[in-house]
Amino acid sequence: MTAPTRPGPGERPRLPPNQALLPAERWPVVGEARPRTHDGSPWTVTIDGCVRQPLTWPLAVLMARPRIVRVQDVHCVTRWSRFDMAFEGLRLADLLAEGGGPAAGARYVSFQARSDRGHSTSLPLAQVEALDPLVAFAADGAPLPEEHGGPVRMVVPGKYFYKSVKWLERISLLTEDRLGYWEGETGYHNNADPWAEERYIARNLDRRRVKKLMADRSMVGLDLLGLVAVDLDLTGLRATDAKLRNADFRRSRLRGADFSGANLSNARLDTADLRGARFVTADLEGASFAGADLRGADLTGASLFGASFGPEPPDGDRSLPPARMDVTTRLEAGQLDRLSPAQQALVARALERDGIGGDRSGDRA
Ligand SMILES: Nc1nc2c(c(=O)[nH]1)N[C@H]1C(S)=C(S)[C@@H](COP(=O)(O)O)O[C@H]1N2
Ligand SMILES: [Mo]
Repeated sequence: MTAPTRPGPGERPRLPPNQALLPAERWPVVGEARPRTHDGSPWTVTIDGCVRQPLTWPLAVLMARPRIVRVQDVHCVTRWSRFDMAFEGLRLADLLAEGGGPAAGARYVSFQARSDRGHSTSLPLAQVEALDPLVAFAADGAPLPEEHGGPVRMVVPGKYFYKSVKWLERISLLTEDRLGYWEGETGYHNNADPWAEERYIARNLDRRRVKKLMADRSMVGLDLLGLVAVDLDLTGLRATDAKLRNADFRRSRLRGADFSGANLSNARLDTADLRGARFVTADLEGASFAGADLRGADLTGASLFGASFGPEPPDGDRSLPPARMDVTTRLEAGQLDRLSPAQQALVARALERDGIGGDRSGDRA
C-alpha cells in the first residue's frame, strides 16, 4: 500500500522543491533525541478532548495488535527527503473510531509527545482524515530506534516531517487550533506542505532570519512576502516600514505592536488583539479587521481605502463581530471618507460616540 503522498506518473516531480534525496541508509535525527527522562510511569496513549469517548491504551496493548505497512516518502523541512520508507503501525482513524470518533465541534487535532519540553504539533481534523496518518512502531522492518521516536510515533504523509510527533503520548481533539512547538515558537509554517514549500511563516525567510525574527519580535523594514502569522503570540512586535502586503495575522496577539509606515494592504488582521498597536501612516488599503480589538490603537494617517472593520452581510463572515473600537482608538474623520458607506456606518457604531478618536480631527486646519 502506498500513501497518496507520492505523485503519479506525469504529475509533479516526486521530490518537492529544494529538497535533497538521501540514500536509504541515512536517516538524520532532527529535534529532540529521546523521550521524557526520569519517567517511571507506564507508557500509555490517550485520545481525549472533543471526542465522543476519551480512551487510553497501555502502549503494549496497541503494539500487540495486527499492524499495517505503509510505504511513503519523508520530507524534512531541513531539506532532506527519503523515498519509500516502510512504516508499520495502526491507522489513527481506527483508534479514533473506537471511541466513537470526533464529537461535534472538533476541528483540530493536537499530537503531544512524552518528552521533556512537552513537544506537540497540530493539524486540522479534515487534513488528518484526508492524510490517514499512522501510529507507527517500526520502520523498514525494524522497531523504531529511540532517537527516531521509538517505541511509538506519528507518521503523517504529505507534510514536512515536523507534523509527525516522536514518542506519542496524547492526541487531543480541539475546537480551536493549538500551535505546536516548531510552529508557535520558532516560525515554522503551520500548514507544512512540502509541495508549496511552506517551511517558515514567510516565503523569503531562511532559517537564520526566521529564528532572529521570532527571538527579537522584529520585522522592521523586512519584505515578508506571503507571511502567514496566524494564532501567534507577537505581543510588542516591531514592524515599522515592513512590507506585509497580503499578510495573514488572524487571531494573533499583537498588543502594542508597531506597524507605523508598514504596507499592510489586503492584510488580514481579523480577531487579532491589536490593543495599543500603532498603524501611523501605514497602508491599510483592503485590510480586514473584523473582530479585532483596536482599543488604544493609533491609525492616524493610515490609508483606509477599501479597509473593512466588520462583516457586511450577505457576503461577510457572519461568525465575526465588528472590530472593537472606543474613544481611545485614534482615527481622523477624513480617513473614514475612504471607507464604503456600510463600513463608515459600522465604524461609527463601533466607536459608540459622537466625534472621532483622539480629538485630533485631521480636518482642523
Ligand atoms: N517529540 C518530538 N517530535 C518531533 C520533533 C521533536 O523535536 N520532538 N521534531 C520533528 C521534526 S522537525 C522532524 S524533521 C522529525 C524528525 O524525525 P527523525 O528524528 O526521526 O528524523 O520529527 C518531528 N517530531
Ligand atoms: Mo523537521
